[in-house]
Amino acid sequence: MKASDLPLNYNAVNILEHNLTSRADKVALYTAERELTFRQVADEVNQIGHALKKLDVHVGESVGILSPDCAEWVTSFFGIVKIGAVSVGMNTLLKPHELNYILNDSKARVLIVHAALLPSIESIRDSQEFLKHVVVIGGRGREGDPVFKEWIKNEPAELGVTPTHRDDFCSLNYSSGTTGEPKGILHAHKDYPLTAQLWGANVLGLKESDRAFGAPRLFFTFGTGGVLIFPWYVGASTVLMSAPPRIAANMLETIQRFKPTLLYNAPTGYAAMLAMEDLKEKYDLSSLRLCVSAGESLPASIWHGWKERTGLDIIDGIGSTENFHIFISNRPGDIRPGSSGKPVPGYEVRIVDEAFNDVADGEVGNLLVKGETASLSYLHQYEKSRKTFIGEWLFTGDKYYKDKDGYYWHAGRSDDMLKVGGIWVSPVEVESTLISHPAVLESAVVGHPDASNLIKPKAFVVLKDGHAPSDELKNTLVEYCKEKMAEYKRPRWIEFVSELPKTATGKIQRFKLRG
Ligand code: 3UK
Repeated sequence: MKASDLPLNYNAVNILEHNLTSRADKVALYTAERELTFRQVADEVNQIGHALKKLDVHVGESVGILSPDCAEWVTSFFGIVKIGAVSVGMNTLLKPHELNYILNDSKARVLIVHAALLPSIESIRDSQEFLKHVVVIGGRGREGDPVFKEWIKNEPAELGVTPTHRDDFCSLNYSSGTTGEPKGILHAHKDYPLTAQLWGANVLGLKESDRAFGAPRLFFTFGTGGVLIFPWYVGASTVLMSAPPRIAANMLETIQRFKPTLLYNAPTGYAAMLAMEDLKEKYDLSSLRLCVSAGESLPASIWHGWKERTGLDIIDGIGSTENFHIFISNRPGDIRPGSSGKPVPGYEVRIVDEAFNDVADGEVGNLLVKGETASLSYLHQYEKSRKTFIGEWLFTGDKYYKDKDGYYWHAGRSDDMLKVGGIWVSPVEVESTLISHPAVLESAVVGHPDASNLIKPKAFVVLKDGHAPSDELKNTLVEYCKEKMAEYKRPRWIEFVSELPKTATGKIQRFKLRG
């Protein structure tokens, strides 16, 4: 399938609405709170579309969603997309200053926020330049804030679709880099059916009888695609969970209750489940037929451990927000544990040296990818865009090599970025946080493998005169990081040193500290 196979006027709400002709009464979405058929989802989407139009939301305008995974996240997303606006799925783990940046950068005038996350925006709300309306799901906000349920209650359940161009933008996700603010990544309507077909249907082999569930959240394109778009593209159902997925018991209880056939997770999620001694005795996983891992590379030891304990295969594939989803992947019946598999048909990849010449098989180089689901640029980031979107090719920042049988193996990053539990952590951000503590003079943060061979942040810290190293101070620094940043960014180990390795120009040589 190619983008040009889609009609010129295409709106991604089609991925929901094509189900209305043959399976309107099938349950589309299972959650602990609500169970909705495709028809019920479509009706609520239409009501939201009307309600948004009443708030004067126009084609091309950003609308924010800040909520744990729930039915309202999904209906809001499609409501926004159907009227030709742009859905900004915001990371629920971010701190107020980061949400503030995203609200300003996207110029969202309307934010749909879950009551549980209202405190995250309270401190920044009054200084907003663009934000005018805050719609609250599952509770009440300030006086005058529309309450989601009441906001849509009297709106009609019919709404014509806005005839967007297939290349119009419909979603904006933010992804963090080594330095500077997060980068806004826009995707077009066409990217949704394309990735669903190229990877979801063609590689993973999704079927109408499937039921998807996963740890990656809906605000992350790994989750949007895997647990929502791809299943609905083939008429399958999805299971959503609002509880934090980093607690393995939450995941396992949901699997037991809603019996999904497919499970998406990051390697840490599989490691956490494997760490439970009584996994098989305590939980019934028999509904699962296949598992998927992405976000960071899946060590072969975890692949084999999972296979031994559950009998299930894990499909590891590398994806990115820039490409929307997975573009190199293992596939059912063709898996090389530890590798990322082979290029997904529809994408071309190259491994090149610093002069952009192809390297020989077995040699490590920079991974480039070309495909029709790539974003065109980073929003408001001209220089970073020029370095990443090079003609038709996307510079991934990943180091890779190809073995003699054509499988691709991840060999680290060309920047210092860390993937922790499948989510970006910038060492620079953790270092600046540590340095802002009164006892810390300097710090360097690098990736360090844990017991499951997964990378976690480790901090080398030089203390200011008058402060002595102690376990107590280590704990204080970790607590301090948790307070200032999303919790997953905290260092898991702290080592006090008297100085840091530096270049002649004073730049920290993080590579010398990796081990
Ligand atoms: C790394 C992997 C080795 C790699 C994502 C699936 O992770 C996703 O998107 P992000 O934009 O990060 C992209 C970067 O993460 N990575 C992802 N998967 C793997 N490294 N093996 C893997 N299997 O550095 C890549 O450049 O956060 C993953 C689907 C959608 C996504 N957005």
